[in-house]
Amino acid sequence: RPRALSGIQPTAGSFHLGNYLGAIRQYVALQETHDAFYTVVDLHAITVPQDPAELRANSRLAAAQLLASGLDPDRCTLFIQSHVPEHAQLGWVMNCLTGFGEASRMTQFKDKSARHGADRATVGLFTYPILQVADILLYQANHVPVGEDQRQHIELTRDLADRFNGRFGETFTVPEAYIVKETGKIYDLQDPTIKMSKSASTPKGIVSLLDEPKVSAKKIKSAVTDLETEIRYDEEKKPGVSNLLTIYSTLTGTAIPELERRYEGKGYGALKTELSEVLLEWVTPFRERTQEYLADPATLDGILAKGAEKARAVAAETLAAAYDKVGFLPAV
Ligand code: AQP
Repeated sequence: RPRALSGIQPTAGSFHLGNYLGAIRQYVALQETHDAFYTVVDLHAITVPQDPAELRANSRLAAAQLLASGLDPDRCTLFIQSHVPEHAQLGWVMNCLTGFGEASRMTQFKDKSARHGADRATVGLFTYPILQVADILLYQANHVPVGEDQRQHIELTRDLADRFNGRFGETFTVPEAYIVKETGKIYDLQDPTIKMSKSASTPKGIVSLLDEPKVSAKKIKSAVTDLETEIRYDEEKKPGVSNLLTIYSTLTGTAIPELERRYEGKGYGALKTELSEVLLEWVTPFRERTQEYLADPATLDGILAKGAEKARAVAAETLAAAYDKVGFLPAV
């Protein structure tokens, strides 16, 4: 089976609809076709300041939400990034292979450092895409399910895998991004020209999966649309309505043309009300399952410990090969 790898940050509070539709849904699907590894990337989380107790809680919360979304520890490997030290170790090797200018071209860093204030951005935030390269290459992943915003980082991963292989001999699988066109970018409800994002969206623009459904319904009802009344998918001219149709279509499995027919002659109010109900149906069991996992931290930690053990077996083998190729003296 091909390998898949993806990582997700232990977000404070909860994942949002963009994370779920853009990435997590694909994690669940790829369990069936791939030897899949999914990791809660706590090393990435500390690229911005974190409260230690909250970070710990958020890592469990992230794992609980992934399991509640449908990840099955018998069919995939779910682990916490810091439990597998090989990530940081290969990350260093990859740092030493990356040009400073090359790293400077990463647009996410430019956006995020602008938001945090350029002089407050850490070196970790600057090099995080390179750690991400290591995350992927350690598992010899063929496919990396992510949202559109990660495409540039996957390109960097491919470049570095090629560079390493070219310089030291065939070592790493060159991965491909696995981005679903329809849901690769879910937009902010208040500004449907920017992606829904935990750090850039206003609270009204972002649907958090663990929020009270009443709160999410209110956000959907006040989503920015346009001055027309026609419910039609047109990303250019009607980005707000198109975003709502994408969300509706993906959560229900109904094709967009079918939705356009169903809502012909009805106003945006009807679409928003019914989308809130669709969301309620999805989040209710999701929220319950998340709470069940959180109520039993021993079981949750057990799943993560087993995941880390499985992940380490693969990661250690790849790291040993890379260290050997680079010319490190084996520690006997
Ligand atoms: N709006 C989105 N549409 C589609 N996919 C998205 N992803 C994030 N936002 C959207 C995908 O979710 C996965 C996990 O992302 P992450 O752990 O990197 O979380 P993030 O990038 O921190 O999420 P945000 O909200 O986008 O945070 P900021 O604002 O900090 O950048 C990834 O596969 C991502 O593509």
